Amino acid sequence: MQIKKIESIACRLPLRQPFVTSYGQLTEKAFDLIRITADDGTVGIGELVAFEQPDYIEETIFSARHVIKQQLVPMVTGTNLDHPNKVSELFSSVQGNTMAKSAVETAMWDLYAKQSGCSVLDFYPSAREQIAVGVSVGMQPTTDRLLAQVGQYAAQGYQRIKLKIKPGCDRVPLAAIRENFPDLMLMADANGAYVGQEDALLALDDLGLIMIEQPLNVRDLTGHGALQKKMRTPLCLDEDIRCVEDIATVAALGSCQAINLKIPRVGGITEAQKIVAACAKNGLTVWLGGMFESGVGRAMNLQFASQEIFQFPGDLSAADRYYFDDIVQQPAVLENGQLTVPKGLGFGVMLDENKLIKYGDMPQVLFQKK
Ligand code: OSB
Ligand code: MG
Repeated sequence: MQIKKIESIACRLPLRQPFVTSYGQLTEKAFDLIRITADDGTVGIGELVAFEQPDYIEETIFSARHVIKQQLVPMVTGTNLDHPNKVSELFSSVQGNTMAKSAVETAMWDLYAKQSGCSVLDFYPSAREQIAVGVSVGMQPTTDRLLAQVGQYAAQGYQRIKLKIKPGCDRVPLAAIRENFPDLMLMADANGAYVGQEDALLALDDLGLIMIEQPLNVRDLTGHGALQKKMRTPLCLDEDIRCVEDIATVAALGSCQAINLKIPRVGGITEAQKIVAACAKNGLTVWLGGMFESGVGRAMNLQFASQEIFQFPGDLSAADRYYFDDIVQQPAVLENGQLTVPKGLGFGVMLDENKLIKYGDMPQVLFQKK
């Protein structure tokens, strides 16, 4: 893959409604598109999903831009790789910065598939055409508002609800959903909010939740292990899982029974596939999470989650659940509670140039062959 040009396009999409979590509120999603053009004119696109604040994990869109420009672009343009599965090894001398790495690595997958005249799906061992999906619901100001919101999603056909919780804002809203929508799969995500408040978690154990995601602090793997021994409700880790080695660690410590896998949080598709295999080997459930992706990252996620191993509906909702508008020509649409997996070339979506002008800045050139 001979690279001619690499550009970054900073975009912002306004959210339909603010997304409130245990750590903050999001009203608009900033993201960058990394556009890689090969010598033959083929274009691959990856999405940088990191947030502006270091509150979900430590990486931010600003730190990632720096690492992409200063470290990753020189690496990927300084070698002529024959396959995108070699990008993660090429980046291995850069510690962490998984979202930066993923933005470039996934663009290389899109590029390679397009050059090969196929879909990225063709590199996965299995693929389904449609997949059942869920919604991650932020904290709502009142229980009535929450129930109205969940009712809408249930009516649209979403099969699973994940509610953001924190101490003092957990049992009442969860019990209300459980009671009003007994058929919905229900789980909760604490984003680490229960440090030193295990009793509040134990009080949720009788709600029959499918799982509770990241209840304790990032890196508290023994704490999660001790907690899991006291709870019937399966624990799921999100923020804590950054690389394949983490799977053996959490399995050995009994820290959780499920993994919320996000391709960008682990540095890209190659590492994500290793994690899928490690989860299977260690008997952990694996499902696909989200980062409020635009149509580019969403298409990539849909393709990845179409693999047979992903049986649990992911945080993969239709574009209109997040945004008024999207930057691709084929935004994800919900039909009968399912999303259709894009199967065109690469990630199977095309940028809408007019939307890019509306929601994006001028492309910034990070590399150009002389
Ligand atoms: O903790 O899973 C999370 C969104 C942004 C950052 C972290 C998380 C989330 C979500 C929503 O829960 C996922 C989505 O629907 O894209
Ligand atoms: Mg989470």
